[in-house]
Amino acid sequence: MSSSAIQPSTVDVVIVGAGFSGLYLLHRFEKEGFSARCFERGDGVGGTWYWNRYPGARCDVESMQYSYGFNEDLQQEWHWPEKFSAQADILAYANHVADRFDLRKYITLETEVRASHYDEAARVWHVETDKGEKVTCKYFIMAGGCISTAQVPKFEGLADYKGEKYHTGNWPHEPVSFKGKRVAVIGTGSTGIQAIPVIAEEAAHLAVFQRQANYSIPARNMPMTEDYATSWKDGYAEKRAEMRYQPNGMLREVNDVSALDVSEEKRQRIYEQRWKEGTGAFLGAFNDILTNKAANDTMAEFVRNKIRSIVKDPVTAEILCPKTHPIGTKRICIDSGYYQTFNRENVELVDISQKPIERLTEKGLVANGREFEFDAIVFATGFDAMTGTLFNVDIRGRDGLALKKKWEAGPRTYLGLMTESFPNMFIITGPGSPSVKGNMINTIEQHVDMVTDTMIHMRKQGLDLIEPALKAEDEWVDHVQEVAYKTLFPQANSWYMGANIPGKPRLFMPYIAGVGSYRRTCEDVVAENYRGFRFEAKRQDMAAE
Ligand code: N01
Repeated sequence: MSSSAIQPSTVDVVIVGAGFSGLYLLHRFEKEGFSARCFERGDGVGGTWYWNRYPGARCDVESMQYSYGFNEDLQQEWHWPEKFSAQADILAYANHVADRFDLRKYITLETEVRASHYDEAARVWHVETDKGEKVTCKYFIMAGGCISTAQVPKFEGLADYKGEKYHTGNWPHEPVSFKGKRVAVIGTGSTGIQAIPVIAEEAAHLAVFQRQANYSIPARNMPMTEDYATSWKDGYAEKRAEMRYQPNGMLREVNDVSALDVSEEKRQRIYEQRWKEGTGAFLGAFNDILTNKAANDTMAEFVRNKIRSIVKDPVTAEILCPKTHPIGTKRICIDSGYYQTFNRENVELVDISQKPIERLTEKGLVANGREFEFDAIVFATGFDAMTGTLFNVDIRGRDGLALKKKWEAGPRTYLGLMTESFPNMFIITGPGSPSVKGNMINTIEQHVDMVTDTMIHMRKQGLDLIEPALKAEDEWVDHVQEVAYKTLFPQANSWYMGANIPGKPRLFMPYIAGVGSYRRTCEDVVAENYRGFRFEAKRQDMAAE
């Protein structure tokens, strides 16, 4: 619960979001003596893991790695029950962190920031919430996450449907029972693929509406063993240090060989071995899966053959075989029995790749000219990713420029952290940062440390304003695209490209040169006197304040 004490209306920093970014920001600000307030729209902390409590929700990064590394005692004392954590365990961890570091006193729950306008004369941001509260701050930080604005497609007749409706990213806090019910799941991304096997076990009948098939790898989740946890906890600090410079911000074995430089027999042996090991390691089977289409095809075909061997009905198996994009160019899914689910009597796959869902009706929906009736429809239809949450706030920078206006042709940032014309506004894991292309918590810690250290630098130097130079920003935007177009990623209609939202500008949003190389770039930027940023000293007329 948020603190009942009267909260200040002027602070050094306002933070939007009490997820993993917001919590670590608050911790660092407290230690460094910056006053802060954090607004969170949920009634609890945890961000993504607070909202995404759909059946089967689980992280695809190992628990020992998907956790904070900033505090040795925290990482030694916390016990993860499973190798890959379920949503409830990650949420419990976020709550533990909030309590352990006494952060709740800074957080105002169930409150959305509606607007934040920069006042150039006073060099402050004026922040306003949906409860009408107004707060003035020097620094404004958007820490609302990359995939936090759930999107339900604008199906015709959406309002006509009278049955139960759920979006996986906005799941009720009360238990949802599908027992004995006819259920539809629309969407087969990472979320749908996790939810479908669990819902299938409970529902009387489940219809899965698939537009594009996706590649999924078995998670091979298991209970955490004492030995495995200890192997991490002994030397955790060294392991974290190594993780920070890895391409994905995590430790995993990458085979530094082209898929085309080994014999067919050896290639199949390697894929088989990695399939047995499960997620994480799979894409690392060879070093050119994401850059060479011929190499990629060998892995994609291996997975398609696995699907054909698991799914008994050959027609269903073929519909489940992904053919629209190279493997890995949409986030590879992890599952626990996803393909096996289609062998169940009560599960039906509906292929909507040729004709979209026509409309929703009072009792269900119409697709492929057929009328379906459902007691519940689950939308696993994803998010207005990376920019949706930023645009939900009316952010205005210099001369009243709206962020939405500045980014109408696509997001523009320097290092994914700041955007020109919006002085003293930071974005944690914004477009142009590695964010979703690696271990999120690792990248979050890097961003938070860089932002906090920059603020400390400014305080020491008597600087009042930081803003990226337009040239540096333009070059970064070009660089992000250049790196992406050297890979196969742009060949997929993915949310990385903004392709899942009709009308959204198409441009590759995350930075995929790697978490480690991004960190090095940031270190160089700082070492070169914050190359690409410009600062202004405290003005004389404000010096006495
Ligand atoms: O969303 P998605 P998500 N009619 O956008 C379909 C992270 N995550 O929530 O592929 C019919 O990937 C859409 O079809 P298509 C992870 O980064 C992580 O699943 O566009 N269908 C697709 O099948 C992930 O990438 C974890 O043709 C429509 C689905 O809905 C990200 O979250 C777990 C449609 C949306 O897939 C988002 O995943 C879960 C329409 N009009 C999520 N519109 C782990 O850590 C959309 N679809 C394991």
